[in-house]
Amino acid sequence: MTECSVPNPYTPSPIPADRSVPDAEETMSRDQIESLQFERLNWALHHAYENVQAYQELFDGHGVHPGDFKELEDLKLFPYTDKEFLRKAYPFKSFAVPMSEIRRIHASSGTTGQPTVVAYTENDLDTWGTLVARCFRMAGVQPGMKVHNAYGYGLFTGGLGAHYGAERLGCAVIPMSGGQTEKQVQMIRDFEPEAILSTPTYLLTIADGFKKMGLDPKESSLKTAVLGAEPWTEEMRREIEQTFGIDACDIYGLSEVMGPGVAGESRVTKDGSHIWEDHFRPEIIDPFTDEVLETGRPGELVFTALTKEALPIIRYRTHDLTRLLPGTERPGHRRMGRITGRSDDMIILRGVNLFPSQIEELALNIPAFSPHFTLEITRPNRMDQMTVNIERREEVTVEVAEEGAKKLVHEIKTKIGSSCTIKVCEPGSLARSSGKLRRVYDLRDNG
Ligand code: DLL
Repeated sequence: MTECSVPNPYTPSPIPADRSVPDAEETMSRDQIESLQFERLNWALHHAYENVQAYQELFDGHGVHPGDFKELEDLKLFPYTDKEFLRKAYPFKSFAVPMSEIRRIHASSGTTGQPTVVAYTENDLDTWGTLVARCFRMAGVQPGMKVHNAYGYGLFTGGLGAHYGAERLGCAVIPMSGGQTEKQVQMIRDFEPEAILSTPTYLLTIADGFKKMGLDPKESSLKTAVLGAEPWTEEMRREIEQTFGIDACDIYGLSEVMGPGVAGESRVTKDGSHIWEDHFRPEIIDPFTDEVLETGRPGELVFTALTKEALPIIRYRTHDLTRLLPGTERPGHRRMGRITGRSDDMIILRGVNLFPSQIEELALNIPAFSPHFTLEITRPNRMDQMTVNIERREEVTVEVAEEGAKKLVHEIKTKIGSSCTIKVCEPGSLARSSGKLRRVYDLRDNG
């Protein structure tokens, strides 16, 4: 194993004989978690500094050394990192172990510029499996269940990350991947899985697939859905739960920090995802001043990975906007509120900031509308203009939907402060996702 002046205090534990019960670190008290965090952080900072040149240069440039870390609070002495920091190390310069110790490489799609490359050692993969299994168990998935995995397989961390987590929990995984909606419906009908893993918007596409084939999604074998990889609201949860007659829980994660399974939600409390703080130390910062905010205040989520060997992650800025809340089902681990948006997804419309999730919330409270919508931003005559293209529900007439549109314009004006135009679309006419859905089309550069 790679040299480090501080011995690594963490080694993954074997799979427990009874996979249906929480593991020891999952149920630790807050004090126990914090002392574990201190010990692991000390190693993580040394490991990053001593084995990745980019971290050494970053820390040196900031005038800080891993030896300065004397208590948990000292984490804030260390500089932030971001996607750009990892991109500069493309493809493998951010790895802290030799290639002979790497067992898997993933990469983020990266719509612009270079993709971000992430890697895992055997221990990292083990930890990943354990944490994803925790999330699924908390969400109500049990050993022995059949699990239909509709997250995309490939370089994206969703498919394989979810796959190995479900296997580790002791489930029979159906590695369906995203797309081929008719086939998805057929597999669910014939194989009768109890659980499904998907993005929330793709699960809606699958629901459409059921209806197209003359089937009622409520009659399916599904009992539980574990959904993530994109923002979704409580209104969307209600929609999905009612459509399928299931429980739907959140799973959160990002490739740079691990992949899916950084945090997961309990089916009992459905009150936001618990962050697995035995492996990740979260912080919330003000995205403009970079100041660390106390628990409860909204801001940008920042993560430090405590046990990762292949790709050290120190104070990584996610751009995800949320807040930290005390743990409930797992009191030692804090929860995160729903992600309201990403700081780089924020739409600034004539000076007003808004996120697609706010529109989702308002639209789904109007019975005429389905959850299928897109936002189109243009700038005719140098004035920002937003058009909400939204499908009416099948059972609602065009006239009723037009009434709903007036209501939605009013709601958006009074609750968000933006004027907009609503275009009522025919059911099934807007593009569907087979993974992460793109909601915003900002055409302002083109006038
Ligand atoms: O999307 C990992 C993942 C796969 C999570 C499957 C959950 C399920 P990336 O492609 O690197 O990784 O994208 C990470 O997706 O920073 C958030 O903006 C967003 N995201 C992920 N999960 C959630 C969630 C995977 N539950 C980025 N709620 C993150 C809201 C989410 N946003």
